[in-house]
Amino acid sequence: MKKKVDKLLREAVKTIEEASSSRELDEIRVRYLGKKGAITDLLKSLGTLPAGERPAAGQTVNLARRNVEEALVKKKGEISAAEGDRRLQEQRTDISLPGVSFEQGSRHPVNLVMEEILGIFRGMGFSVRTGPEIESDYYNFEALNIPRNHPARDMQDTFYIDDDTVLRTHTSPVQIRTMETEKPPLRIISPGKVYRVDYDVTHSPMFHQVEGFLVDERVTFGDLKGVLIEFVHQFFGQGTPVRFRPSFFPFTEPSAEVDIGCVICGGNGCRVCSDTGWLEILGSGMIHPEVFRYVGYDRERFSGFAFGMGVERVTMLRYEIDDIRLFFENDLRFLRQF
Ligand code: 2NL
Repeated sequence: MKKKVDKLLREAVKTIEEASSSRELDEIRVRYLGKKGAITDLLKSLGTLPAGERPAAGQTVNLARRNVEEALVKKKGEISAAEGDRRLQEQRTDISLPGVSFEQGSRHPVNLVMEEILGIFRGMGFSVRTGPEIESDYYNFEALNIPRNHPARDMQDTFYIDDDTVLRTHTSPVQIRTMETEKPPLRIISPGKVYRVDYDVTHSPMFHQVEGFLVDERVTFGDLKGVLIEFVHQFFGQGTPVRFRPSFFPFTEPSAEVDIGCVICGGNGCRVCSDTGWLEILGSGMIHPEVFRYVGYDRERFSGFAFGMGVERVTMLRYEIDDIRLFFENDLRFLRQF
């Protein structure tokens, strides 16, 4: 009996040692310890032994069973560790592979400059108002004292949708709408897209404008100069030369265009300033009494000034960009520089 058990035990331990998977190990367990397993059979057969031999034989078989169980547990630990290692190895992520990179976007230069301009005027107490890009003839022209036969109404300059509807050619209609619904004192700044039939190196059929106005009692041309000089000095630098040059707009009287010392040649004369040493950056003037009449303001009591500038134009001067079309091509080599 003892010999038989020892042989069975050696054989079992050897097979367990040689097992290479948990499934194989399971089969081995069934083969020896299962209901019809070899060791189980031995335990069952104890009853057939003479009573005197039973305790010793029982001890031998039980010891063998415990040894097989221990060997199984030990091997099982080894195998699952090995299987775990193999799984990790197979599912291993190569963290040295370059990842999928995302392009970081950035603000468009026109948008950056627009925000900067609005920030300067907000700092001087102006509030932002916006309005529709499709406008009626009344708000775009008539209320601004632009008569029926004025060249600005020409089919060549304005995109007409129908006889009475246009793509706004400036953001002045927003100013008119604001004056209609709000009462002075007012300090308003209106940014937005505007449209004109025009296309070359310095003109785009769609461009951005910032217009502003201030209305109160006793507003003078001196107030206009003070606000616009402060703007120029904040935007182009404190030492920038500024001059006011007489001009004409139907909606302001008197009118003035504002020039700064040429940012390219410093006033010596070059191609950009056409050898004048000066660059025009905005138009301005005292709001025409006729505009006040249209919006129902008392022209005896109130006065005010207004101004307008092209955002692409001042962006081109600020960054020395010589072709307006660069703003609208969306070439990342250009846009990434801002
Ligand atoms: C320019 C000139 C200007 C205004 C815009 C304005 C608006 C109202 C009344 C009077 Cl509601 N004026 N706006 C005034 C002077 C000039 O723009 O060169 N823009 C690009």
